[in-house]
Amino acid sequence: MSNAVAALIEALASGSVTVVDLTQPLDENTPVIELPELFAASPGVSIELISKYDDKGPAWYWNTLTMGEHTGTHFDAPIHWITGKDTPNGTTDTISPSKLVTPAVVVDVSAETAADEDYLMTPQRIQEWESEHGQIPAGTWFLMRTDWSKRQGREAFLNARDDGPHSPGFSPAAVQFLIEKRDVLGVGVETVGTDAGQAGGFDPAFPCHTLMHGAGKLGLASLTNLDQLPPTGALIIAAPLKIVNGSGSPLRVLALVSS
Ligand code: 23J
Ligand code: MN
Repeated sequence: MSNAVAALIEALASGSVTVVDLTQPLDENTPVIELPELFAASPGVSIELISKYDDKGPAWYWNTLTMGEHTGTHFDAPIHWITGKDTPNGTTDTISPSKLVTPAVVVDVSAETAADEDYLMTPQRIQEWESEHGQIPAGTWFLMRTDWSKRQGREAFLNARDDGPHSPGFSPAAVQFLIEKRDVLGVGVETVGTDAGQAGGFDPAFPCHTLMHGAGKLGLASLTNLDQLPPTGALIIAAPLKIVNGSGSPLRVLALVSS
């Protein structure tokens, strides 16, 4: 196409391409991952008023935000994990911008998750999806639709019990398959983190973080509205804040979809 951006602008104006917001609202109620007490906790969101058209600033309103880098809808950079600590351009400020505007596939395992809250994506399930939709191209976001984002409130979303959190994720073999056989850009999920709730006890522990980031790949957590995306053909805009040496960042994730 001679002017692809002009064509996109026209498609957006005419409504033949629409924008889907994959981001959860960010406020004091945003759930944050809970780790065993032996580890340091990431603080939840706090929003403190600087001024609001008052003595402290008569014509302006602004707040101070405090939160961990991995809060709400957020991006995981390769250096987040020890296995990815030496990844070239593996921090939020150095990741190539070309990786921040990337196509996605969406694999719907909401039925499996409804039947089993500890459901794990398997290589077999991925290949079953591919038999219908074609092989996942290299450099693609692999988005796992579970409908977990429809859970209302912190308790239901984190779903912690005496033996830890219960939420869906990836089997170690599925992570290996996506890295070695498909060379995905990374994975995106609707849960609080890219690993399953019980993944601290897997071998390796937290396989998605360990293997994905070890391979220089990215993560997106706490996505929503994946049920509004087609299985293939969505274009994802997911750009973390340019935090110097950042391990991740809250962000707005948008999808462009043909209607
Ligand atoms: C730290 C430790 C374990 C996990 C996580 C963070 C995340 O899920 C995250 O937000 O990256 S599992
Ligand atoms: Mn994270």
